[in-house]
Amino acid sequence: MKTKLFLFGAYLLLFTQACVTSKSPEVLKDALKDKFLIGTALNIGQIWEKDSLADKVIKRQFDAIVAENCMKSMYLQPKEGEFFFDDADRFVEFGEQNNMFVTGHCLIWHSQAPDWFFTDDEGKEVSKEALIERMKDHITTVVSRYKGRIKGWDVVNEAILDDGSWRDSKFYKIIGEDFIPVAFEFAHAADPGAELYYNDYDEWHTGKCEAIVRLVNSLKEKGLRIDGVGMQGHLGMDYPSLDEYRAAIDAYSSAGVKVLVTELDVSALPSSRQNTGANIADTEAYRQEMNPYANGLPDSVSFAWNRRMGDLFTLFIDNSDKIARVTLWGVTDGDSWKNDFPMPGRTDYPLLFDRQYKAKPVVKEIINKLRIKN
Ligand code: 9MR
Repeated sequence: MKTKLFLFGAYLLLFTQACVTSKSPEVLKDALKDKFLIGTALNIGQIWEKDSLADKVIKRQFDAIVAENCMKSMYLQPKEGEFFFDDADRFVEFGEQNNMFVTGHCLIWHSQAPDWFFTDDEGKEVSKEALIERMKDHITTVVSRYKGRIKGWDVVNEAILDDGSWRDSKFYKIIGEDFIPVAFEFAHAADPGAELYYNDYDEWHTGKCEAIVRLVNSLKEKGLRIDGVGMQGHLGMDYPSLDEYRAAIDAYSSAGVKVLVTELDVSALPSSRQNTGANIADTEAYRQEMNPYANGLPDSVSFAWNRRMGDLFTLFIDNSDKIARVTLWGVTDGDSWKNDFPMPGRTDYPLLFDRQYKAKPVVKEIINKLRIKN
């Protein structure tokens, strides 16, 4: 009798295990686990787990995180030598507690850098040597603090313009193009185990793409470590074409680095015009024209949006041998920076989860697609 019971128990255990392993994936990170990491940017509230509904979505669906703002230099080092790490520490802890790949964003960026970085005590622009020294201090302090814990860094962000020329930032003006290799060198010295990336937007523009490839090659020729190119992926309904985006993925991959989609969102709203007109009536009309779905997305637009996001994910999945991670720039539509860009007060729908924390239809589609393939 005992033996029979034992055999029955063993059979039950094996049966249950078989059911669990063959269970179809229900969430993004499980469905995509053999393809690439699927990540999200976290805002301050999410880092501190203030919003339990967002918290559930983050932990259930994603296996990679990046801080949307709190690791930028103006927050980490608001005054020379005075660092503020509370939020960043909590962010890294959050990732570790939930077994997530943690990316640091970003070490050197012309935007959201504190003014003191570029000026001396008298308010005059610092010398090249002084600025390099400040970069060294900042990068070394930040990267060393999270050595072995932050697995990859956006070392330099947005240094190149759409036509492929260098952005005329303070870093470029004072140091010249050398500020980039220098930043990679300091980051590598501080944590030789960390992956290092160059990150930029409009990454599919031919001129910019070619310039980024040249940059990757030149860093490699100098013997510096560069592991990947971050394609930010702030995309629209009708730009870029899938072919353009595929060509950029191929170009970066052919340069011998990983491709990471680092800040994905797809705006459902019309793109901005350059000249908004001088008179107020025109400006007001323009504002309304730019915010057409303040009371909800019409079904036809929602359908088109889901199809567009689905097409992009199909492209990513088909190129998963080149792509190491796809990160969304926020959890729900309500979190997105796009609601305030290029003017505040817009209502956009660019992310995978809606304002009620509900997965959009495309999420199921991605999961089903992989279920069939697996
Ligand atoms: O999403 C970020 C927003 O909350 C900040 O106000 C903004 C400041 O410039 O930065 C946004 O994130 C940017 C990212 O750090 C770099 N690529 C472009 C992103 C959108 O502007």
